[in-house]
Amino acid sequence: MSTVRRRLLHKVHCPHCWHTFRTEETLWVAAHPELRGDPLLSPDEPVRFLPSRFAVSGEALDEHGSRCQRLACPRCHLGISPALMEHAIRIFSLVGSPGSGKSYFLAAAAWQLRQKLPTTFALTFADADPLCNRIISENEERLFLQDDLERLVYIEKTELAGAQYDSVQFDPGEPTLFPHPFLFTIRPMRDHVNGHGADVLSEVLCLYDNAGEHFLPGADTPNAPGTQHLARSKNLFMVFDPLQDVRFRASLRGKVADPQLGQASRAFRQDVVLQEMVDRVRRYGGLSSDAPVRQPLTVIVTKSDAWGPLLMPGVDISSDPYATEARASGRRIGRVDKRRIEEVSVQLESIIRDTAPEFAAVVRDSSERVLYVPVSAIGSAPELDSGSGLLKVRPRDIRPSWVTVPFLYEFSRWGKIVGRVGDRSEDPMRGEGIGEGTDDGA
Ligand SMILES: Nc1nc2c(ncn2[C@@H]2O[C@H](COP(=O)(O)OP(=O)(O)OP(=O)(O)O)[C@@H](O)[C@H]2O)c(=O)[nH]1
Ligand SMILES: [Mg+2]
Ligand SMILES: [Zn+2]
Repeated sequence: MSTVRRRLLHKVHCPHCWHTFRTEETLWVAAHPELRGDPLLSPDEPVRFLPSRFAVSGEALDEHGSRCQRLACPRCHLGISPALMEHAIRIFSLVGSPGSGKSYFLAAAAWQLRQKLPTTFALTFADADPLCNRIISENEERLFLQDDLERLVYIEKTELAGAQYDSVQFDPGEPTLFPHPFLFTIRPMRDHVNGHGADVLSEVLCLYDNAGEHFLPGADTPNAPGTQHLARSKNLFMVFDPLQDVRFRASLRGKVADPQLGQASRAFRQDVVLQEMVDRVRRYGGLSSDAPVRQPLTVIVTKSDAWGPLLMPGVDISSDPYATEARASGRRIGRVDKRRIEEVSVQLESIIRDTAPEFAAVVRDSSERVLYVPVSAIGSAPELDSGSGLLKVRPRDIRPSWVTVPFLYEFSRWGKIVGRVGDRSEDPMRGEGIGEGTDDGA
């Protein structure tokens, strides 16, 4: 068997604390069972160290001579997936008020990207770090891999602390909580039109699922820097939930059978959430208080199963706005129908401008590249489970729509791996400038 030499990046970005470090500064995680008690992490965690001895196979040897496999960040000591040493990371930050549908959206989008990227786009979408992705994988299984399609299931509310956050003690006794990243590798398959350049074109997609409370004013403190990924992100995804807006609620009540319309406590000022997010992006990025942010802003208007038929009758979001293009060579590329998505965006923006003008104004003021996308993670209304008082869904009724569109529209900007209908610039890839793509440098 031949050994494959991997191309390593010079710099690595930690997806936990967002520190950038040189590849040779990467720490290793000790493998010998006696080497426990890392000073920044818990007493059960193996110590992290900068190796001086290596096995011939390239693995570092710890103090007791055991071969190590896991890597860690030199600043926060949390795990670094090997994929991050080889491929650029793209952070997509997801923002929205509590209960707006972020966790359901992420689970549905991840599940559908796993199916649709290989079949339509000749790309693989795989866990870059299965341990990191445990929570999102469990949520996907909860919704999409149930044996009993009639049994009610639900995704728990995202907490402000706990399993979804990692605690690091930079100062003894003072834990700093970092949100758990979800990491996926996107890679052209062999029959992709640029499949021969898979190594250089692969990317790591990084997503966070914060609790909505993290985005309320005052929630970002030095010990809970939960949303500092905002400044590093390539794309800002703002989840807007019409069912939490008093004016949309008034126009839907009595016409739509979704129990969320009956729950009094569910109204939030989503313009305040968005404004707070944009202010943080500016603050962390050193921008002036009225400068547009450099990232594209996608407004993901959730729960379209409830409001879509009433507010956007005739707009079809049951079929996907993309298709495969097969070549005579047997190679494939998926093409996104940018025009169709943008036409829907214009319609949706006008609906939101009429009903929630202050929200639309903050959107317009925030970024020069804005897209509105209607999505439904569930495809039907959840049911109120009288026993627990929780909103639950029946797996049989789950039918997401357009959950992959916010991602694919953005992927199609990068060039080279996802095409756009009518545009041929992205293939075939040539030797020079590989991986530069047509990305706009955001
Ligand atoms: N009708 C409808 N309801 C949805 C949809 N997606 C989520 N919901 C409901 O919205 C509620 C909140 O969804 P979550 O995904 O937990 O919201 P979240 O934004 O993660 O909330 P936090 O974790 O509190 O920040 C749940 O009770 C879901 O049943 C959808 O596509 N359609
Ligand atoms: Mg959540
Ligand atoms: Zn780190």
